[in-house]
This record gives sequence, structure tokens and C-alpha cells, in this order.
Amino acid sequence: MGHVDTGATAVISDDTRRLVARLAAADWVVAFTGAGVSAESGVPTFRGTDGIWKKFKPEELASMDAFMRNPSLVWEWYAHRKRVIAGIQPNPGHYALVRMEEVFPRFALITQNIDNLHRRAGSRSVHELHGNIERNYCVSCGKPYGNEELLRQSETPKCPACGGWIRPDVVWFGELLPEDQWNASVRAAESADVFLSIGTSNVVYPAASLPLLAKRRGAFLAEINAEVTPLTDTADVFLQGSSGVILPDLVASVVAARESAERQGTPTHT
Ligand code: BV8
Ligand code: ZN
Repeated sequence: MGHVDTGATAVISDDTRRLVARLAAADWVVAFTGAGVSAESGVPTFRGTDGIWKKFKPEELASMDAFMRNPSLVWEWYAHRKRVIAGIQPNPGHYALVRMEEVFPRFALITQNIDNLHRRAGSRSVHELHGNIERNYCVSCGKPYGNEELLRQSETPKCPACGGWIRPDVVWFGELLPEDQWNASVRAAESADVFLSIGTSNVVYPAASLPLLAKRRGAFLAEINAEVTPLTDTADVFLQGSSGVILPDLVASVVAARESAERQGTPTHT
């Protein structure tokens, strides 16, 4: 971790040292994120103490059946999340991932988050596995709609073109993931030198199969998370803590390691 002169020497764990060394020599790096990355921005997670799924059952709100059963209830729930997300900012964890895109020759960011905070922070190559809460479309004619006009309406919005219900462009349980985003994510996982699983409980599929695929294909698998998950035993290293604290330090150490490798003329990546 970047050496902070507090008089006390920052204790660098062995896992961190190994990850910095791997990242310093990496050509292809993939980051895979979940709600934990946005927690420090104020976005409630799903399974955390005040998690969304503690209050509501996923199948009651995040499924087509639920929407068809009660469009207003489901829309109101997403309208509430849209307003919360519109009022918050990315955190240092998001910005560290933007920096990674500049540091590594090849980098991909795969996210389960629908909050658009990675893009708002400046990340460019973002694969959105579960959609984006800033987009909407008509379930009947597919016409796209932005949040602006819809959130102004008091009642549950209907499509002016065909009268169909308008839904958020997110992936609900039982629905297939967007093919282009999924295929690009599989390709990235298969070619990664280092695969970082960050702020996710790794329980929702098929997303949670990506870290396992990367490991099977020889990637060095690192997990950065506030608590252990079903993936922790499979990971080569586990950095426990807050992504908004760990990621900026990690990037600073990797940049320092790559620069000193460059100065010694040792190739930074194989
Ligand atoms: C599908 C969008 C094909 C909507 C979401 C195989 C086995 C078992 C079940 C299945 C399976 N295959 C399919 C299923 C069913 C289902 C599934 O996986 N169910 C689970 C619950 C068992 N999957 C599906 O339905 C998928 N579709 O399979 O289609 C198909 C089609 C027809 C018929 C059959 C199959 C679609 C899944 C996508 C659903 N949509 N989101 C919305 O958001 O409203 S999922 C949603 O929940 C998120 O996108 C995310 O994926 C998931 C939440 O997980 P996380 O993001 O990880 O958040 P969580 O709170 O759980 O964890 C946060 C972690 O961060 C914690 O560990 C915490 O410790 C840590 N943390 C907290 N703060 C910090 C931190 N870490 C670091 N720093 C911090 N500051
Ligand atoms: Zn329509």
C-alpha cells in the first residue's frame, strides 16, 4: 500500500504484496464488481445489514411476474432507487477503477450494478451484466425512454406511442442477460492474467460463474470484499475491507511497482 508517512510503517499483508506483484507484471486485468463498490457512496447493498433483500423479496419486485401483477408497486420501487442514485456521487473505489483502465495495457470492468456510477466516475469499457437504471423501455413496442421525462410523471408511466407499460432496462430474475455484454464478459474472463472480484457476495448466476471461469483459465484470482463469500476459498488472495480504501492504495502501489520495474528496464508484462 502507498507508504503514508504517519511515523507508523503501513503493514503490507502478504496477500497484498502478492497481488501488487501480479498486477505490476500483468497485461490483461479484469475487475468484476457488485453493490459493495457503491456502498460507500450510499447505495444500499442487497444482502448487507440494511440490504434491499432484507426488506423485500427479489421475486416480489425484480421479476416480470411481479411487474405484470402490480406495475405501480414495481415502478415506484425503481423510481425511488432512481432518485436515490441520482442524488449520490461515485466514491474513491470507482475512481481507482477508472485509473486502472489507464495503467493496464488491457482492462475490462464487468459490473452487476445498475447504478451507472462506474460510467459517471469516468470508466469507459464497462460491461453491464444486469442493465442500467438510467434507461427504460416500453415492454410492448420497445421504445426507449430516459429517466428525466418519466420521473416527472406522478402515475406509473405508459408509452405514449402504443400505450404499453414502461419498465427499467434492468435484468430481472428469470430473465436472460444482454447477450453482447455477457459474451464480452466471458471473453474478458477467459483471457485475464489477473481477475479482481470486488464488493460482491458472488451468489447471483450466471454472473458469479465468471470468477470461476477466469480461475479455470489460469487467471490469478483476487477477492476484495468486506466479508468472506462463497468465492473466498477459491481465490488466490483475499483482501478484506472497504473497496473505497483498498483500491486507491492498491493502484498507487501498482503504479509505483510498474514505474520502478520500468526504471530497472525489467519488462512490466510478459
Ligand atoms: C437467469 C438487477 C436464465 C435488478 C439483478 C444457478 C444457481 C442458482 C440460481 C440460479 C442459477 N442460474 C440462475 C439462477 C436464478 C437467479 C439467481 O442467481 N438466483 C440467486 C439469488 C440464487 N439468476 C437469474 O435469475 C438470472 N437470470 O438465470 O436467466 C434463465 C432464464 C429463464 C429461466 C431460467 C434461467 C438473472 C439474475 C439478475 C437479477 N438482477 N439486478 C435490480 O437490481 O433490481 S441481481 C442483483 O443482485 C445485483 O445486480 C447483483 O447481481 C445481486 C446482488 O449481489 P451483489 O451486487 O454482490 O450485492 P450483495 O449485497 O449481495 O453483496 C455485496 C457484497 O459487498 C457483500 O459481500 C458485502 O460484504 C460487500 N461489501 C459491502 N460494503 C462493502 C463491501 N465490500 C467492499 N467494500 C465495501 N464498502
Ligand atoms: Zn410502446
